[in-house]
Amino acid sequence: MTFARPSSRLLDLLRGDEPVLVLTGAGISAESGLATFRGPGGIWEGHEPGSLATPEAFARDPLTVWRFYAWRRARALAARPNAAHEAIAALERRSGEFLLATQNVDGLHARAGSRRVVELHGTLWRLRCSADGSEREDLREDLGPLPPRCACGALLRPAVVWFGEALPAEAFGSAIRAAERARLVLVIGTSGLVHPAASIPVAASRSGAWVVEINPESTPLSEIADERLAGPAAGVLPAVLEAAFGAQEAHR
Ligand code: BJW
Repeated sequence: MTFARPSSRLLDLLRGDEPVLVLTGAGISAESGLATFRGPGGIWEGHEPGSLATPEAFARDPLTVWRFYAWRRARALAARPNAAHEAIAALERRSGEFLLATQNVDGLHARAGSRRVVELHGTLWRLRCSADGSEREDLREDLGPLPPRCACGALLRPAVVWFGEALPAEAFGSAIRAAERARLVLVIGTSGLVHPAASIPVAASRSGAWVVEINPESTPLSEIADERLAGPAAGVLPAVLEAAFGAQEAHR
């Protein structure tokens, strides 16, 4: 399959040593078999976000919310990073100043080898005590009887960011600082509808970064993008890196 050709500006920025920021959303994991949220076949097509991804829903019906997240954990565990996750990890290895800000909670970027990552919407792989807020890593395939409980007896919740909750201040602050310094921003697989994450490329654009959107569909962020590469990330991203560095070198 052939995709739109990357501009010479993009290729020069990739080959150079300027700060790079990558923002990803659910679309990057679509080719790993994980559903996106919006659009046909999306998670929110069959599920009402207000009854699954809000603190109020958890307070009202923790079992239903936990069944949803136990299913998401099982799907994520069975999934593998795809060529787009791997291309971002390869780009990080080539880059000096680099940050990956992901809205995804599936952990696939880390499994692909990305290291400089901030998780804007938290992660499926940490649990938080609803009484004292303490967190612990939990990678188990089977959480046992749902909803899981803390040793103190209180309910545990997934350490993800639900609607109406603040993003982790450190992660969001790092992403905004990186946006203000970046010369190149890749916006991959996000509908750009959820704030404040969607404001990150806008901040970068205002600071003069070259913003490239990789997505088969246009989004509200297409308006501020300097370049759009329309297509699935697992096809487009490796092709862009190969155009910049050659087929042999691109994946090192
Ligand atoms: C491909 C592809 C392929 C397909 N390759 N691409 C300003 C305006 C309006 C509203 C607000 C605002 N500011 C805040 C709000 C409210 C709200 C919000 O944004 N609402 C809008 C939806 C209307 N935001 C919040 O509530 C946030 N918190 C907040 O603002 O707090 C304020 C506060 C401050 C201080 C104290 C207290 C409060 C929190 C937002 C949390 C979002 N949480 C979720 C769930 C996380 C846990 C979980 O995973 O279950 O995060 S919702 C869901 O949407 C998830 C995602 O991370 C997020 C973004 O979705 P994403 O990744 O963009 O996916 P999709 O499905 O939307 O798009 C996929 C894209 O991929 C599409 O474009 C496809 O075309 C593309 N694609 N295949 C490349 N192969």
